[in-house]
Amino acid sequence: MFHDRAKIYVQGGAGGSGVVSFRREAHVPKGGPDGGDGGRGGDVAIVVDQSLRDLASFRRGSHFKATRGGHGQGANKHGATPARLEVKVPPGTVVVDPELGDRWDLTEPGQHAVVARGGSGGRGNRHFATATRQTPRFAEKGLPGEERWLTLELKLRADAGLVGLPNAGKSSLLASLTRARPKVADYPFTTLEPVLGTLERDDRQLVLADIPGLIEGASAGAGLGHEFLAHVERCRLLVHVLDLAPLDGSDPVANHATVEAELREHGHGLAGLPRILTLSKADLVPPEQVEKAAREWRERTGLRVIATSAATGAGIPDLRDAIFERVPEETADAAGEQPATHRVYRPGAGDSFSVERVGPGAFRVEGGRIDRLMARHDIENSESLRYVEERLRALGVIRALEAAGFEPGDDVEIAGVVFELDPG
Ligand SMILES: Nc1nc2c(ncn2[C@@H]2O[C@H](COP(=O)(O)OP(=O)(O)OP(=O)(O)O)[C@@H](O)[C@H]2O)c(=O)[nH]1
Ligand SMILES: [Mg+2]
Repeated sequence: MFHDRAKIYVQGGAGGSGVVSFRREAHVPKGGPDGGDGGRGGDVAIVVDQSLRDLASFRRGSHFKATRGGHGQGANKHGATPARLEVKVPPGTVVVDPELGDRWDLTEPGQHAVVARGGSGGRGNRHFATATRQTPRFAEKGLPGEERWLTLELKLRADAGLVGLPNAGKSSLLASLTRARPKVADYPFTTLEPVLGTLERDDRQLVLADIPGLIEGASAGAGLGHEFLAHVERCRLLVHVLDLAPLDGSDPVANHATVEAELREHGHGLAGLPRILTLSKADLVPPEQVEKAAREWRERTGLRVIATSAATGAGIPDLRDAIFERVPEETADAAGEQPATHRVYRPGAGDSFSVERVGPGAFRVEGGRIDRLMARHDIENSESLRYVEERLRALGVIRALEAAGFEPGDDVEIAGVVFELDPG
């Protein structure tokens, strides 16, 4: 089975905590604060690995959590920042955050996207020393890392795609044109997953995809052609393979229409892609008939029409040349495509806050910055609490509370923590 979808959970490492420490030296009885800062938590990055073919590895595990940052230490020692956690995906993986709408198109080997940043580390106590607080006995805690669910979808990156009914001879053509060796057999639905091959010329390489056969209403027959059309969306050329002498005696004109209708039905611009029409298995039909058919198809469709035989090799070089000719050269822009810019996502980001009276002598404050302040400090520690009060005053929260009727000693709830606020 070809795994082209996965859902993963990513979480950046928490930041390490800052530490409370005081200098200790022989002959120096009371040293100043020297507690180091915590390190940033590790990031989670999704990285393109060329050796991977599909997303099967995500069946075994779907949770990726980066390592937390080291805690600070005395003597102003910073906590360590761990290496980022790399999640490897094959080229052509599209990563989407369905909730926020972020999207990264990972197409080139080595390309990467940071999808969950580690939390920042807390500051050590030396940062909180002031003229009036020379021996701060508190430090900040590290913040949690970003976390989210992401969907991964693999879209094969082929320049040209072979499309047609089952048994039309698509895999045989791929084998004639490239070094790929897809399975070929005289029954329909031999190819059950897309196969890629590389067309080589001195100055250029193109990736050609053999797509499982399409049938009318294929969307109902799970796992076959229609589903794989999603992979062809990035193709810049389609080679429609039409059997000149179908085994089942069906009419090539109707067969052609069926496949074109499926392409239209799938949408996503497939119907508008440039086409080459290949009349396959030409060796099974007398040459005059091949000539006549080619002429008729040219008139009927206005397309470039090439009769081919995978059995004798007739028309194969022409088809190869036509593919090189019709696939537009990649523009510099498209080749150097970078992943979409990372929208920095911080839970509850923003500086604004709201104050609300929730009962007699009880208030609730909400706001990203205020929440982070609470996350950083342990208000059981009276010095920490005093610092939090200072910050609340500086941020205008105390004033807003007073405007809402707050009096010293009332209860205040911030980020789920209720405490008695008695700002001095
Ligand atoms: N005589 C002759 N037979 C061919 C030629 N091309 C393909 N065939 C035969 O046609 C049958 C189908 O060929 P495939 O290449 O497997 O066809 P396909 O379009 O990939 O079929 P699915 O994967 O089932 O969609 C096989 O028995 C091939 O040997 C050709 O040029 N000449
Ligand atoms: Mg096939």
